[in-house]
Amino acid sequence: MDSSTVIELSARLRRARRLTVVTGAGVSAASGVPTFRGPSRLWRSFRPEDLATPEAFGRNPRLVWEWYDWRRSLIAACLPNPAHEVLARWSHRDGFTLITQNVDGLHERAGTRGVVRFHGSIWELRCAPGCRNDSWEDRTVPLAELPPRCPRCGGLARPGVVWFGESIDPRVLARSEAALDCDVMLSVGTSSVVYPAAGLVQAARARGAFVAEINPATTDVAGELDLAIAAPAEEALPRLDALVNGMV
Ligand code: BV8
Repeated sequence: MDSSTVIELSARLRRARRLTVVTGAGVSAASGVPTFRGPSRLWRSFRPEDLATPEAFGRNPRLVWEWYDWRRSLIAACLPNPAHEVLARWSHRDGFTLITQNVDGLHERAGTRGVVRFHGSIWELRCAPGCRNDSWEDRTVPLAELPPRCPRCGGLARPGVVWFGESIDPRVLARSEAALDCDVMLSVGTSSVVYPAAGLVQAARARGAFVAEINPATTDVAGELDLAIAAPAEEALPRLDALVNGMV
């Protein structure tokens, strides 16, 4: 980890009145949650983008639920890591917004305030046919019944996540748009491949934000960055936090 880059970013973070952080699967990697493009991404030889679609659910809701039930059981056994913990502390700063693509709920479990769940939550269910029942939280692992049913109309329930081909909740988009007016936009642990989430970095930059990334690998937004720290989030964020708070 290049210390001059870390020192420069920590100085910008200390000065920032408005800080927006966008996270992806890489921030939960150290907790044991498989990433989407990493080596352990396949489930029974299915690619995530094969199962996380309304079409796949239409074809075989039981198969899709078996995948979500597997992921829920796996995530339930995971704990937030130092990257989550630093971001949870920063969420108590004024002018801080965390936008996550992760549906695992680990930011919330670390105590992060006001998380913007860009792609929903794996712990929320809603009625697939869409009866008037609102979405509900269900943390049972494994689920008692596969596929689970809507408690109000008995119809199929579906995971409260955004599938490929589905639009982002307009309220979530509005909160994310508002957070693009920031002094620093920090992208952590995302390959920046999936849109519209991957467009947030460019949009913040277009509004004058200083844009930085924490990722051991080079990503698709490399050309849009003012600064990149090629390191794991669970190492880089505690280091930055110590510098920002003058502990080193
Ligand atoms: C939509 C919830 C309107 C479900 C997810 C424009 C161009 C091209 C395509 C499109 C486009 N606009 C729309 C599309 C289509 C599509 C899309 O983007 N396709 C991609 C594949 C090209 N987008 C959509 O369908 C979106 N809806 O646009 O609606 C519309 C509809 C149709 C057509 C036009 C418009 C909805 C997308 C949301 C899908 N739902 N998740 C579930 O989880 O089950 S996406 C899911 O995949 C995640 O939420 C996340 O967003 C994405 C995975 O990305 P990452 O989180 O970044 O994870 P990844 O594994 O890729 O990378 C991990 C990174 O971490 C790596 O870079 C690695 O190096 C790094 N890393 C590893 N270890 C560490 C680390 N970093 C730090 N520390 C470490 N220790």
